[in-house]
Amino acid sequence: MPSQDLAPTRDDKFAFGVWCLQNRGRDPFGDATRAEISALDCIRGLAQRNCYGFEFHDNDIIPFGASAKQRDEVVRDIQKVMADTGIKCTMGTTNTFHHPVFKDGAFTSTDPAVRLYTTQKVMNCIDLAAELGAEVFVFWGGREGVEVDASKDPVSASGWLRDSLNFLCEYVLAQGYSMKFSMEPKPNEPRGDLYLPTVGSVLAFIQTLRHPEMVGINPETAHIKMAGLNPYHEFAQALDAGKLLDVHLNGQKPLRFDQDLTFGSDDLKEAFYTAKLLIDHRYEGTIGFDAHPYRTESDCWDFVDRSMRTYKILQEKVRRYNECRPIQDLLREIHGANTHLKGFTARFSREAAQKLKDMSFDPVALASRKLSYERLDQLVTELLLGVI
Ligand code: GCO
Ligand code: MN
Repeated sequence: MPSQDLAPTRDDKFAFGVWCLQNRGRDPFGDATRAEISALDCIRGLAQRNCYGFEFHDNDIIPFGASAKQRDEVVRDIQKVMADTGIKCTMGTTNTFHHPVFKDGAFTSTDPAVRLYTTQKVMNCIDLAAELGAEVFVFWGGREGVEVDASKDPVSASGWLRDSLNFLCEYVLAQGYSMKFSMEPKPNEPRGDLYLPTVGSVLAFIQTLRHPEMVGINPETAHIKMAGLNPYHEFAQALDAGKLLDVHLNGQKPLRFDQDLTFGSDDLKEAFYTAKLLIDHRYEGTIGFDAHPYRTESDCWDFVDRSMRTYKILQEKVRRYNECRPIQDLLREIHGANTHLKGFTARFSREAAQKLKDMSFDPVALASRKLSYERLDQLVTELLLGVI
């Protein structure tokens, strides 16, 4: 049994999307299987479970087309729950995908009026997020893509998106909000192809913005696996670039429709490496979960509890991994080759270049090194299975 208590604490910084808890099990082939739950009940339920925060889309908490009075009432009610329970609003985002107006893109619609309508909706949501104290604001471009490539030029579409994000960065600065933007890549669904499908594409795009320092990435396990890529590596790339602002943990069988499975339910080893990355590199953002309960569930709470519990168990497994003698001895052996050459290329000089040209290597001898990865992987397997 893990030595630490598995009950979540606020220090764990767990957060859930309100929309995950509100998910009623509808899919393209079938209707809802569970009752509606209000945003306030979602937030209260999370607070009762010592969850640190909640994330929201504007229309998870305020119905589309609500009056200003209705909006202010919702904000007041949520602020009251936050004050009563201590739960935080950790992230806000705009629903720019549900209404038919977004059917051919929001920021990347060919119609400038739709692009401006989107920008206006996002500005309103930024105000809302600021009022609730969110410091991260996510952009997930659910409709930013195409089915018919003849319909728009992807370079023009990038330009429209860039202009809008530049405008919105300036809006945040003008309002004096302490808020960063975070872009969430996804390869497809609901569009046939979505723009900015991977972490690498978002990283490159951010550098073309007027305020790259205000924009980071919110990678999601499922979106990465839909592209057939490795979440551990994708999260790592965002982290290495100093851009990992927040995360969406969940599960997904590779190369399928967006399954939004519970974190750790599909691939425990991969979930372990993701947790290990965040822990080893002292990631300071929230541990956000973006998944839904199985359609067969009658409410969301087992899903919520197990997501946090799995992460805490994996946290403990990471601690054990870092202290496990056989694993650490093996890693020392693996990383112990030719240590006198470490860091040689960290700084260039003509002398260093010449020195490198003059070095002699024996590729056959280098290739003959034993790398006990079968043993290493088995040790990890046994650690996860609780054998060591
Ligand atoms: C998805 C998205 C959504 C959220 C997004 C916004 O289903 O693909 O991840 O769940 O709208 O994460 O933050
Ligand atoms: Mn997500």
